[in-house]
Amino acid sequence: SELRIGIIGVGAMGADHAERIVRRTSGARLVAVSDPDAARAEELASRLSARVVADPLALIGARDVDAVILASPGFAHAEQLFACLEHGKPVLCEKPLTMDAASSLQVVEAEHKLGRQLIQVGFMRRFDPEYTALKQLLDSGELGRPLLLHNVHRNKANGPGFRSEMIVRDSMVHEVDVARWLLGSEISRITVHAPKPTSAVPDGVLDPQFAVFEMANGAMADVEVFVNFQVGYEVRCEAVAERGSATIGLGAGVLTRAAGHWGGAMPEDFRIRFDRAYDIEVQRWVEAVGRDEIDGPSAWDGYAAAAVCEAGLASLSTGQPVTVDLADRQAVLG
Ligand code: ISE
Repeated sequence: SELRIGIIGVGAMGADHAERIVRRTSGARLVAVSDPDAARAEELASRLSARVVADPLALIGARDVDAVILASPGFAHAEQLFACLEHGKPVLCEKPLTMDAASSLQVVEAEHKLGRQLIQVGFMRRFDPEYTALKQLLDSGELGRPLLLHNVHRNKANGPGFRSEMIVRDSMVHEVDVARWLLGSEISRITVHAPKPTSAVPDGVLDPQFAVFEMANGAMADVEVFVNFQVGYEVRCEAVAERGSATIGLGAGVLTRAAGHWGGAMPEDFRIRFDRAYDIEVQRWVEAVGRDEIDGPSAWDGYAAAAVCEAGLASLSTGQPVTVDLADRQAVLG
């Protein structure tokens, strides 16, 4: 039988997921959507033959909704996640899990108390074919022990409402997860620097940012996040290990030579660059939920990322390294 899905928040990401469920995911059906923008919800629902449920908590409780995708803004997640846990509904929650470490830890603890994993966090890069190939290469040991990651994360543009904090919580959070995942270690200390900002942002916004992560296992990672790069979407990662390096995200799909230029295309945004990753993520999530499982990034991963981002924000305001205050995993999850 098909998994009946409700989506909360149908902005860019939620609408993209809605299309994905309807057109490219097997074993799943879109039944309901919810969005504060009623016209936006109506338009999407009528186009995809779903219904609108104005109140997001009512959507979560609806009897014909088996599982939920949360693509609402981060500040709305905590309440909606607790409702999903209360109703026993599996949920794929777009990052960030919540806005801070304390509330994320409460989510982890509430789920743990249920004794049943229901939450997956939308760290889609773990499903991107290039990232998974890099992960396999590092895990194979062929290159020896990983020492460093160099990351680049650029967006074409983000609205003026995308403040310095969001650059950490909504953008850099991806590299936080990538570093934890690829290097198999928690981040114990973070430093976030910011050069004189681009003139493309309003006063007070620090864009780009440059961060250094110190991993508990002694490895390190650096990341440039630049969300108003103007040109297009670019995400790259180079891993340096004892006997070699490996780079992904060069975007060397099709190179053309024409009209006095050579080169390839540059994606406009994450929906294009990570389209395969999202398709694989959602298909696997649907299949795992059908087996009563969650097999992607967990609430703990969302909490750990929130703890790192909270320390990152403290570092951003002082320029000093900040130690990450992470609960003991054993103590929380047993
Ligand atoms: C957005 O929310 C995402 O998650 C994208 O992956 C990221 O590149 C972008 O900076 C965020 O705004």
